[in-house]
Amino acid sequence: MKLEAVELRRIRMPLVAPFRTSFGSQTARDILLVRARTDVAEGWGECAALPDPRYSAEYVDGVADVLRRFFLPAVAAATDLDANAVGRVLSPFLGHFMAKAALETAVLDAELRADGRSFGSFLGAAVDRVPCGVSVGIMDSIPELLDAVGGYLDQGYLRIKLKIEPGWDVEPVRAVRERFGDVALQVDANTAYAVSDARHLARLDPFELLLIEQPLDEDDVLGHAELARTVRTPICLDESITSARSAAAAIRLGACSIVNVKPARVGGYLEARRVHDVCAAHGVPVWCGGMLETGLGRAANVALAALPNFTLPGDTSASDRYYATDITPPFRLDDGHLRVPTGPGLGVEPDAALLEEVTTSVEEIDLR
Ligand code: OSB
Ligand code: MG
Repeated sequence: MKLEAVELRRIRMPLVAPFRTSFGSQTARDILLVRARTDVAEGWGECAALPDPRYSAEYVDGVADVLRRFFLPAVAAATDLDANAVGRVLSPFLGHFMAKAALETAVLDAELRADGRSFGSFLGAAVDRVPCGVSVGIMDSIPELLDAVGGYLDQGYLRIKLKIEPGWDVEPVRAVRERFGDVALQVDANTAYAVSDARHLARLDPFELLLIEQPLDEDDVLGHAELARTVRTPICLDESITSARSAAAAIRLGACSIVNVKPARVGGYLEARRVHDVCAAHGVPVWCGGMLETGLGRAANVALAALPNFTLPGDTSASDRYYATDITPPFRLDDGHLRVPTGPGLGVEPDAALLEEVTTSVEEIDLR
């Protein structure tokens, strides 16, 4: 396979409701889509990067720049191109995991479409549908939060994740437990706490949460290990896990007993599968994280979430949790599950007219 051209397309997708986290509030997603044009087929990669480097060091304009300047020329120079080769060719370039993931996904999609094979079949999906949770943002008040959680439970979501930060933690968790009983519940702090908050975070223990996600800084693996000795709630890492190797180290150090796998954060689906494998070998369960993806990104995440060690419901919510109109046919919740696509590649296609409607810019880069 040969990469002949790449389209960098920016779209703006209004969210159905603002999504607030400890690192800021989003009312719309400004998303970069990478469309790989190869000699055998075309493929799509949705870039997860946010507009500001506040969840991770990457940001959407930076991703477009590193792709244009370094990654596209390097990958276009490869003669025997496939998704595996993308990782190999890009390995001399440090960091920029989300940029690497978007490009590798687009090439993998093209490769699989040409072969008539689905992401699920390629990755090793063991089931045809995956259980779904929902990530609930920080709200202005407890009544508002209870309304939102109640609405999601009515729709059938099997697990609730609450975003927390200092000042919005024990009370919202208590309120959700009191109102909704023993619903599967977990929290995500997006690095908002310090090791010195250990005794405060231990106040969450009586609520029997499934896990607390990324309470401390991305690079504070030892801090998480120390916290894990004080807090009874299992620690799950998101931001800290950037590769299978970092996952193995975090597990060995006792920093986490559960891992959130986000392909974008680790450089793509091939490394995400290796994270899955290394966690499975250590008896550490994983679940699939999300970055408020459109149907394109969701299709691939749902395929990944069908691997056998994804034993906890993921942040793989239905299209209508994010967008009034998705760019692909919508993913719909059925009995708390999403179906794993079975068509070639991602198994979904953006609707051309809808895509045009949300597009803010298109750049075609010829690589021949
Ligand atoms: O930390 O998991 C996170 C969204 C954007 C950036 C980081 C995170 C999230 C979510 C939402 O929690 C997950 C989703 O529903 O896509
Ligand atoms: Mg998280």
